Amino acid sequence: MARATSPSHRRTLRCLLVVALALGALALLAAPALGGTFTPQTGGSPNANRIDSLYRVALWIALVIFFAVEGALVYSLVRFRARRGAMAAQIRGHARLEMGWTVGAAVILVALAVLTFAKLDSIRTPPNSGPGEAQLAGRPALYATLDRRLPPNGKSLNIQVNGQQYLWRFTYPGGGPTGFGGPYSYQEMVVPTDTTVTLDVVSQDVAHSWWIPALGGKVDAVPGYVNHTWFKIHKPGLYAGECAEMCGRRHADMIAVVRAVDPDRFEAWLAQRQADIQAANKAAESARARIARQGGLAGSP
Ligand SMILES: [Cu+2]
Repeated sequence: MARATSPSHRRTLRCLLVVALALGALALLAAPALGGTFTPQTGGSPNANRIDSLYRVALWIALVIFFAVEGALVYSLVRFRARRGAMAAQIRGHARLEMGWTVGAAVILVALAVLTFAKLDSIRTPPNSGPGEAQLAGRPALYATLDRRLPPNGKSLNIQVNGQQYLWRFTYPGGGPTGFGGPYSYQEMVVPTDTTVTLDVVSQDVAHSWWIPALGGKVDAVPGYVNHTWFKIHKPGLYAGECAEMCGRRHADMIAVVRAVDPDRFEAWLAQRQADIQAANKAAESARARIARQGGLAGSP
């Protein structure tokens, strides 16, 4: 239905169009600046980078669809708004349009699903360590599980992550042939750079979730189960995260830090840690023996 529009109407229309275009341009230009806010963190490990790139593909497709739909909506609201004396055309259904947006949406979903499954393996399977890997990579793991994914050469530095209300305990290789009895640390995990680190994530009380955003996705720590993830850090530094599963009153205190250092420094730190723990155990053992002796003396007739 063709109708003449007055100059003031045309001005309003132009004004609205300019505002809509300006908002669209602002959102597009702001996207890189807000990259870390709306998309996953990157730069720590290849799996985190791949999660981020997958997310960005979905985000850009969603943005294009959002602006196309909202643009059509705003245009229709303005162009076909009620006017005095005008009669709206009574239209019902449009087979080609309806088929178009149904098939279009299905095609986009299938394309995203194919892309996700194609990328999933490189997110879940760790790569080999670099040439400067820590010499501990490949030591026996704490748990022999069938579902732990290893790098192609089968060598990784395996660390157990144990969630407890309200802290994380990390057990490193270096114990006996079974892997038990190795050095451990709390809250701060120290790892070597350029080395593929596989994690066995467990819990000894309630459900927790291990999450260092720059090093990959969340992994649930569930009592009775062993879940797995990995990372490979290139740059020395601190990578912070926190428990991502509401686990009790002090859940907010359950933070975690991964400190990546050169492999040489890591090996020295681990040896020192092992020596410190052994010395502390020895001191505790002799204190226990002394107390038992004293108790024996006090209790003797
Ligand atoms: Cu928690």
